[in-house]
Amino acid sequence: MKSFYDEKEMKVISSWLDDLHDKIPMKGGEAKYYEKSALKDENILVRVEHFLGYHNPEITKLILSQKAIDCLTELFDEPPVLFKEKVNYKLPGCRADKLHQDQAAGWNAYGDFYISMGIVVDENRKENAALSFMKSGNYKKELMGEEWKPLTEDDPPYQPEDEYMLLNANPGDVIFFDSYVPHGSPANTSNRSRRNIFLTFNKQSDGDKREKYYADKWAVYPPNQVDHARAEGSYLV
Ligand SMILES: O=C(O)CCC(=O)C(=O)O
Repeated sequence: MKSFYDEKEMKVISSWLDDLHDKIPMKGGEAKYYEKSALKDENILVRVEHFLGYHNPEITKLILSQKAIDCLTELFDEPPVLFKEKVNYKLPGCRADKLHQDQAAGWNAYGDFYISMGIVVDENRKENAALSFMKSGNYKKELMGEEWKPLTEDDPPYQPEDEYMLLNANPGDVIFFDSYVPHGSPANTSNRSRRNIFLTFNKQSDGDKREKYYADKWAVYPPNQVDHARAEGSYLV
């Protein structure tokens, strides 16, 4: 959906993400993940999770707008509940996100269907890691491969080529997609950042799994600091 958030709203979100990039996380709040760059000799922030709620009330109100809730309610045919949220900071030098279904990231343990809302913060183009999605609808609502493994090691264009589309998108655009749609993005080989926010929801009738999900995740994949950046290939979505 084009221009879901307006220019003024995107300015607020973008500058909040700039602050978040440099901020020391609050206890029990934001979870920051750093990795070694795939292309340069440096450690970079790749992801921040668990940032909505009482420690960021203004931004929560702005992002989780009534309009967003209404769209999700229509898609689920019942109200949504937030399952998890992340900002992917695909900064220059960030590695690829290989073709995958989100559901393969251990989400089966908490439910069997989710819808994510991707909010485009920076212009998304191929050179700065625009996402590629299966557009044909030619997927089943089940895992197409093993959990935790990408569907292919290839960068876009994925095969069969006519079933995928590269999603060029602009700040304020929003992408709704379910947890089985194959998608991925190449490394960011440009000098422009590509920050997108992804909010993932389940149906209200499936309950509130967010804190359990994060407690489990942090036990095996804790947030880290810039000096302890992980190697490429260690990430979990
Ligand atoms: O930010 C990206 O390019 C990839 C996002 C994604 O597919 C994920 O985090 O699961």
